[in-house]
Amino acid sequence: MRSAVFSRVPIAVLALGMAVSPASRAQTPDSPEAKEARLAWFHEAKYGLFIHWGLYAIPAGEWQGRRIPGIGEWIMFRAKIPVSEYEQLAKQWNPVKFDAEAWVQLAQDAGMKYVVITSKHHDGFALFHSKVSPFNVVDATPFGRDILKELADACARRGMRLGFYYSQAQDWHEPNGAGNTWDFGPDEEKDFDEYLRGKAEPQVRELLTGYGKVALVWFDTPRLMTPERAQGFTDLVRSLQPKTLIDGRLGAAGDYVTTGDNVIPAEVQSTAWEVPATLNHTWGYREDDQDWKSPGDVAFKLVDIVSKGGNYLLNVGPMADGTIPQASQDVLRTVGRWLKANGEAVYGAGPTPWGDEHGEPSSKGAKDLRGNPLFLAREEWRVTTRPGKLYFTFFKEPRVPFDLPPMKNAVKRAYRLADGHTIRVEVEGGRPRLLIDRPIHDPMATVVVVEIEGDAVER
Ligand code: H79
Repeated sequence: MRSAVFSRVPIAVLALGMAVSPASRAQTPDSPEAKEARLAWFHEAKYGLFIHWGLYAIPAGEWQGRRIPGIGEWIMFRAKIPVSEYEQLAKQWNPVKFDAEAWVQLAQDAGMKYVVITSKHHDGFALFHSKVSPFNVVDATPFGRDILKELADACARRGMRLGFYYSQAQDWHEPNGAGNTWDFGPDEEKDFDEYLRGKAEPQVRELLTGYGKVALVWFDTPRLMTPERAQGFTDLVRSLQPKTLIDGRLGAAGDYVTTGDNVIPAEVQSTAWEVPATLNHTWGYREDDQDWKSPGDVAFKLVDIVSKGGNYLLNVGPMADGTIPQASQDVLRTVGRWLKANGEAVYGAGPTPWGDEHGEPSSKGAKDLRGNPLFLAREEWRVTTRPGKLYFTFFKEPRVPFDLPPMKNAVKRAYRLADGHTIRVEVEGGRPRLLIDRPIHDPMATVVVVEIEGDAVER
């Protein structure tokens, strides 16, 4: 059978295939080597700023005097606003306080290493000057400025990586886009490929050709995406900017795994991953949601995520005037100050060699609200790593002395990361333990560096 198949292939093609294939595959964007090379900056970066901004910032959670529950950027869907009405918002779009430099400055102050902004969310409105659809910030608004261009320029000037969120499947503005059934009827009856060819693909092409180097494209909610349709986007991205990362929600394997919104896995994950997360309970600005996570919570989540091998993409929802809510800025800057002194435990740091500290599944067979086995998380401390170094981050005062988890490596010395203060180490029954000063130095999070013999922990 085999030889019969082979015999129909011209010899010249076979020879060419054998001569070219192994070498060239290493350079194709789909090879594991190329993917790892693309991911190098991502693994180093760990912490990024997500920005959800669009026309939904104007109603800010309220439509015709009614409070519309749910995430703010879904207001068009939840209130079933007809396209003809929603479009009118564009005429009010005049965010005179928008300052791209200030936004990038915030990301830098926060210690974030990349920025991802909604170039077009499900509502179909483009924050850039698209020639494909006039429903964009330059052609449809009195503001008339290309927001992505200004942000891309500011990022380039400041050495900040910039990625674009693009809603490839849902587009409530288009008759053939997914999601808008109140104007256009059921999705099954739409010519979805017409929408992909007519708007989504050409807009992604615009994003990858008109705005400089694009760090990543963040696709979302892959409804109606078949492997073939997803491949079209993958090919487009790879052909235009082969180093650009693709997230995990295209509808095909991207370069990394995207977890559920606000979902932090319980344990270490071996492939690259990122958790998209909110700072309150919405992505797009809602006036009634001022319930911000505390700096301590954000710092914990960041270190928790890094100790599990992931990245934290944390969102802000700017207001209609172009400013980012002050309260969210304050939280980010507080964590940023902590990172200035403690970033070595985060940027480019590896995951824990242990994992017991993350917690354990309930031994009593308890289930969570979704019926999944309940995981009882522990939140006292986390550990991240570099060759020869362990970074123990304490969020609560540990029992002192603090027994290090089991390892064969000897400890050379230990010190506080923020100020270099020596932490005494004693060995009891062959097991090293830390005599941590009490109360812990920084009640939010105190990092103790433990230098060990050898590069990695041997258990
Ligand atoms: O961009 C952000 C969200 O808008 C987007 N992903 C993040 C990054 C997202 N798309 N879908 N979802 C999140 C899930 C949305 C679920 C809900 Fe609803 C929207 C719950 C309430 C409004 C749809 C409409 C399901 C129930 C009602």
